[in-house]
Amino acid sequence: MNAGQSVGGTGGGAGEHDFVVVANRLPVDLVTANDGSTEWKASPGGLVSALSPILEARQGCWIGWPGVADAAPEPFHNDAGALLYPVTLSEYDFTAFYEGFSNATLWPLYHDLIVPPTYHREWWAAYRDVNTRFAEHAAVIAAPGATVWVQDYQLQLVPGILRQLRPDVRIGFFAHIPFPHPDIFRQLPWRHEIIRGLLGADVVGFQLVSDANHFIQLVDAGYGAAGHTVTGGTASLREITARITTPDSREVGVAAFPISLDSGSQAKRSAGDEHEIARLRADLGNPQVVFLGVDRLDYTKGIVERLQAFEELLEAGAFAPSDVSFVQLATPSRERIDHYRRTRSVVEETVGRINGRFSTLGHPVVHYQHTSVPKHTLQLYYQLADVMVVTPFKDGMNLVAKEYVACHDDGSGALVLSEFAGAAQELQQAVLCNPFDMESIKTAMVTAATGLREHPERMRERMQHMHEHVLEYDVARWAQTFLTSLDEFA
Ligand code: ADQ
Repeated sequence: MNAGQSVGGTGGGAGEHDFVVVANRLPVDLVTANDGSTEWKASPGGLVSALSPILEARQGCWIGWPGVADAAPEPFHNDAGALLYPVTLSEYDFTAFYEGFSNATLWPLYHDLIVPPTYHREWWAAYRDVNTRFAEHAAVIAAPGATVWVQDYQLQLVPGILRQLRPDVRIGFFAHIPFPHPDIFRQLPWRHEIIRGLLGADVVGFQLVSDANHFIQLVDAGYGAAGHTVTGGTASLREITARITTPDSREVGVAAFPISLDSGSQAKRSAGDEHEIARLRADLGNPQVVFLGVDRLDYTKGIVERLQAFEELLEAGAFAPSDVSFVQLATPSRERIDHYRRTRSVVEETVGRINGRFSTLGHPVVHYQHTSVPKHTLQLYYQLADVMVVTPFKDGMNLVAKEYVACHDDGSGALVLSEFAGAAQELQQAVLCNPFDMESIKTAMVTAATGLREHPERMRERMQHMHEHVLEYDVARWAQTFLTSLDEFA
């Protein structure tokens, strides 16, 4: 364990927790104010709202990085009574483990090589070290027979290391991002180690059945170690049918558990929202159609391409500039990594060019904000937007698409959605497009906008159908389904 960290203080004793979540980030961030004082700020997110009730009910513990290099705060209880257990990452860990191996090696590899992954042995060593640190903390905190739920691609070695340290605990792993086809995954110099790490879990969950099957195919082909047998055929949705038997006769269940959101809270409107939305629309110059994009600024999300599609539609006269607005909100993300900087610069150049060509004084056609907005503001934008444009080249799920649908309980609006977003498997009534094909994005944007005008009833039915699905399959159900499968399987 790192210096300065103990499970004492307000944190409770070691080995007491029956339910432990291990994630790269804590559900709160350590924020430093101008006067140098620090405070914890909740980071609202689907995972946090999904797991908080379970953490509370099970007196759980959440292990994660507090978001600041070299910070070593003591474990503490949050208002809901869960123990938050910070793991220290040094500046070097942040550079080599997080920015390097997690986000410049694994992220592009797992998103089908949209940009070339970088392979560095030092980054791999840092990834292994940091994963070992997380696993050691979990081993200290987990009670005998506890359930430990490990999250995402930054921590794929944790199940294997923890299994060795604590063979008594029940381990689940969930991958939030895609799991690539074996032909792509095989590039990774440390492919065996990663598969072995994941096989330390009792249940390995993915967003899509295809992701789960890629993993099964790799194990079946001998990656990880020889001697694993696969039974039950291909993976299933929300239930474990496919199993892997390890050489030491352990069973690992593999299935798809598509993640969702706290849909009920998204759908709720406050008094005064209508007025706010009308004001926003007036600020935009009361266009007939408001298009909206909301993303982390990431090259996987296809932001530039959707803006280019909009530009070509304006150029071709499909829309008059005075009739339409495109609002693009982009949260700053991974800003020190080269490809992210380049993507930001191309996005901003594209916004500038489109506005230079088609705006009039006081009425830009594209409204771009490089910032994170509060949850309620985001909901107002979702409600305002006539057409939501979600065009990732590859995405594990894409919660933005589901958030938009959750905010349209009246069936208004239309969703343009990439076939390559995991969400497209469930939201089949969206206007689907191929983000690699400019004509396909343009056609989808026109189909959505004209559909709202010419076939409002048909569009309403489609949106309502998707809305009901998102409300029924919410994030609480996702967590419950995963944990029930883990309880029954392990
Ligand atoms: P992300 O790649 O971050 O998540 P996504 O699922 O769309 O992608 O989640 C982004 C979240 O950030 C959404 O909740 C959205 O509301 C919020 N957000 C984006 N821009 C914002 C802005 N400007 N202001 C405020 N909030 C903003 C990864 C995977 C996804 C997977 C999720 C969950 O890449 O495929 O769906 O994890 O498993």
